[in-house]
Amino acid sequence: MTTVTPSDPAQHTLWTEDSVATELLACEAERRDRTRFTDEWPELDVETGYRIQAETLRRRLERGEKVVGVKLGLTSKAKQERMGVDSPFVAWLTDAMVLQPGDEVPQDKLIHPRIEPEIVFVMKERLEGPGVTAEQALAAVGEVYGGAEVIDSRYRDFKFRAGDVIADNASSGAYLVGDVVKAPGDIDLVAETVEVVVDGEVVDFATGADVMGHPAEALALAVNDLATRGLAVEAGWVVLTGGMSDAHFATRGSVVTCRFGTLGDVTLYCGDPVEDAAADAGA
Ligand code: OOG
Ligand code: MG
Repeated sequence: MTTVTPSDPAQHTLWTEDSVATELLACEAERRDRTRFTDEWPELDVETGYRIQAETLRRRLERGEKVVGVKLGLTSKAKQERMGVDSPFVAWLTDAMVLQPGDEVPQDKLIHPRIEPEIVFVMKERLEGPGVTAEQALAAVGEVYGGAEVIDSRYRDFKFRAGDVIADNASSGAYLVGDVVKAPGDIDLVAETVEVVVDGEVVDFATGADVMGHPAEALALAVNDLATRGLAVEAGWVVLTGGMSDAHFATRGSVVTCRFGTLGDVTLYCGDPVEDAAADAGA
């Protein structure tokens, strides 16, 4: 695998889809961030990003992970503005990313985790684009939950362009699904509220409307986008419809709760504060 440094522009084309996939998975495994590839390889566009994303998924599956669903990225204005990328995208969830209630944020595997509230769907039917509307998408949903995603970009300071972040599986890290379940017909997904509470203090607020006007729009976008690559959303899959608000640092020692209006509390414990001081000192 060939890698180059930004100070060596004559060699920037030496990046390949294969070597970017290798580097991204190495950064993840070694808890190492890096500068975005698009500074060195401007041709890394959305399509190239998806091919790299597919290659990293192939390697995750090869090492034994299983696909459990998909996640949307940047489906809210809050996220788009913070990240400076204005179009939503889709990425993969595997069983290695699943957290159970009471689990801590896996700080020893992550670089600079941040937490964001998400409306989560579990599919009752397979859904395949193109041309799927939000209404059709919602009809294929079996269950609705509140969730909290722990994102962890492999890019320094979460600075990336669309191609970079798509290649990086949309900053995937881990996620926790809450324990309150609703049928899609029993919840007003536009009006559903969420407060992000960090150590008892409300630091953010959003509603389902912040996710493309309705979280089912995000699901429709996912299936229609996947269809361009010959893929579908399968029955039983989990769909994270995208951060409703900005994401907030999972600082060690803190407790972050995504407090939904009707979908309950989804709480993440961010680890031991003592280790934090040691980690910071060593960083
Ligand atoms: C990109 C991942 C976005 C979401 O819900 O918007 C994402 C990022 O913010 O690093 O998971
Ligand atoms: Mg997210």
